[in-house]
Amino acid sequence: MANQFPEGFLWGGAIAANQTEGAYLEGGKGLTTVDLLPTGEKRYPIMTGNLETYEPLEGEFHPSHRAIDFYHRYKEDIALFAEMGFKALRLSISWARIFPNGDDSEPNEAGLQFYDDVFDELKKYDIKPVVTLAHFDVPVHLVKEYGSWKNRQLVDFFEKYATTVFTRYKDKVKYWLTFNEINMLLHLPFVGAGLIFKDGEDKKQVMYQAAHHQLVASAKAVKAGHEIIPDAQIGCMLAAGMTYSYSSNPEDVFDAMEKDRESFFFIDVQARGEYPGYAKRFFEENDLTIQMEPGDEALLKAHTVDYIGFSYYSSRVTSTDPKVQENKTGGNVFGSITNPYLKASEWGWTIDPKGFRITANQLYDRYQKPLFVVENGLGAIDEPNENGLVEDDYRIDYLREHVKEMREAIKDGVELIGYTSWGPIDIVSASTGEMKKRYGYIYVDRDNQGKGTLQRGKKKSFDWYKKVIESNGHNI
Ligand code: BGP
Repeated sequence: MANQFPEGFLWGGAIAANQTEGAYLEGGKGLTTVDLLPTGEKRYPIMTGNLETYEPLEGEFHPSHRAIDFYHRYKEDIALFAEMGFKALRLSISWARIFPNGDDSEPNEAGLQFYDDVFDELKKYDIKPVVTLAHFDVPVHLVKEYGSWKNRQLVDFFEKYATTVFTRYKDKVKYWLTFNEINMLLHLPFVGAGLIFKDGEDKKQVMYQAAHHQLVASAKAVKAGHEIIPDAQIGCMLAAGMTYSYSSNPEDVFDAMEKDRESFFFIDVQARGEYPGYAKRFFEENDLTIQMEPGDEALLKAHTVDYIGFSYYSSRVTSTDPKVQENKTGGNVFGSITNPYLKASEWGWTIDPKGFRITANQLYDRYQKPLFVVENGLGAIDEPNENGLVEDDYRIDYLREHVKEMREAIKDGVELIGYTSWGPIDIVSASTGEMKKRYGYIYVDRDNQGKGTLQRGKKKSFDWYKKVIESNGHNI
């Protein structure tokens, strides 16, 4: 088959500060929301904003505090990425490294310097940084003092943070993303927006108001980014995945459409620049009032994103039939009915390569803007064999099938600019906080209790991905 990946296609991997860096209080960094998340039973109630007065316990184990120590080992890790031939590395800046409290008057120089060093290291190998401004972390001070994204003032703090990093890195970073998986705000409100609900609070009202603040902040970042870096490409980021109707019953089909729209709502605003009609209807029917300031609508309209970044792990299935609804796979934060045609990962995430092609087409049909796959991959338990090698053929299979479907999507006419698979080196899992859910081509010796040497080792998939990149997606 002819090679369909365009010249300059951005192959690489994606990581996030809080899951990778560790050094959670070093270099002047302030505490962020993720630093408070333990593993285990308490994690989910906190992630969903349902522990009203959450305070971390003394001695509680937080895997992200040290993570995989990228903060001290980035040179070694970047050299390994370079060996695989990465053209791009997606990473996030930790807001609290730059503004430890979020509302500080001056930025923290040590934090700014750290990312300067990382970008310089990438430059040595000609790896382009793709930088997420907010990847599931809000400075804790902003949560305590202001109620986080419930509060309009966060827009100004975020704008200042964005402007600071655009100015500092204008010659080093061209690709940016505003909020990671912005639609996750509705599923994990504490993770997505630092929200903690008070007793009796109307959660929908709080979440959609916070969403408005993030959408305005995103548009302001797009505006500032374009002013400061004329050739910047600034994208949004959606946790994507098509929702299938379980049956041909129009009620089910309608339900599937509505479920997808819950997510599209955010991207409709960021990419088309206005609140869609179905959202207005939803607000009315649910008695929600979104407080806007004069000028918000014009701002959203004028500063839409340049491209659509998205993550894709699995598709979802929905049904209005209570009997069918009983059959839930669980796992995936979106919740899904078991798809009888597909297998799932150990965490219940449905494996659906064809759904990847469908999702890419669906997004391109809807927005007609370039797409960037900024996350995809298989979380699995890896066991090194007696020679210390992880033979992760299951991961290679997953990725191969997805890369194939991505190639098909390109042949369908979808404009795709890159593919950064999730966690090219093992990192802390966002949903479970564990180390044992691994995505990497590179193994990291660290377990759920934080034990291990942190030594890096190549898995079988390392050479596989190297060949994929070398052949620009031809050799899979
Ligand atoms: C996305 C997040 C990532 C990441 C990934 C895999 O939702 O943007 O931060 O971790 O999912 O999820 P997990 O780590 O829970 O397997």
